[in-house]
Amino acid sequence: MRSWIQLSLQDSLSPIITIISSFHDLIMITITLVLTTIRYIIIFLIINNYTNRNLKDAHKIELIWTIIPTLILLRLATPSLQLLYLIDESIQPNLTIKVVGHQWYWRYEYRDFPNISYDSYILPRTLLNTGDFRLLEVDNRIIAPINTEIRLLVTASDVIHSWTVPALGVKIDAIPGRLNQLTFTIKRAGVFYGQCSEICGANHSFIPIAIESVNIDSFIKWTKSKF
Ligand SMILES: [Cu+2]
Repeated sequence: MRSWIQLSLQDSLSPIITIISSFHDLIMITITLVLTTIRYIIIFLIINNYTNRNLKDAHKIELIWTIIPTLILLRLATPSLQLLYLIDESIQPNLTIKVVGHQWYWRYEYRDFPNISYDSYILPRTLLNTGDFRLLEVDNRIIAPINTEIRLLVTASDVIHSWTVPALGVKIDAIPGRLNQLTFTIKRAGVFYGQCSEICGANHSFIPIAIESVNIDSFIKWTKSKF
């Protein structure tokens, strides 16, 4: 990956992250407009001849520079709240995966099937194949079907971890004694990576997350192979 590509958001994998990306764009456009205006005003004030230095008050302009920022903030707050509730929404999940954070690996349990649960460890450099991402590849990936609403139940067994996949727009804390819930739908097939994003100890950097999205037939075949 080239470094300038890493500065932007990853290509979206779920409908939620598509909306998050659009919201990010809206905020960036707004910030650019505001900063440009303010920079213009600052430069104008520096280079002018102080013709208005005896001006004490001007009600009209004060009204304008109060109301316009209020409108800008409302324009940002409305979609932000809408998005917050949308992310939290769980309509009808078809598959439940329980994620348990450990020092230092992830355990995945497919609660709809009797036998499918496994640990997911980082793949050491000596076992990497050509094209694998160093520090991101794991020995057992999560297999998830596309176009299916998936519910994630996230917890931890020792300290707080955070299960994060940027392409999915998912970042959820794994807290011992608590079960956090999150739902998402994957729109396309592929392999996507994430990392723990809560400092959880010495090997915090070495518990990556790899999620492989497949079509529903391959998923059923995979579950059968696990029985
Ligand atoms: Cu962790």
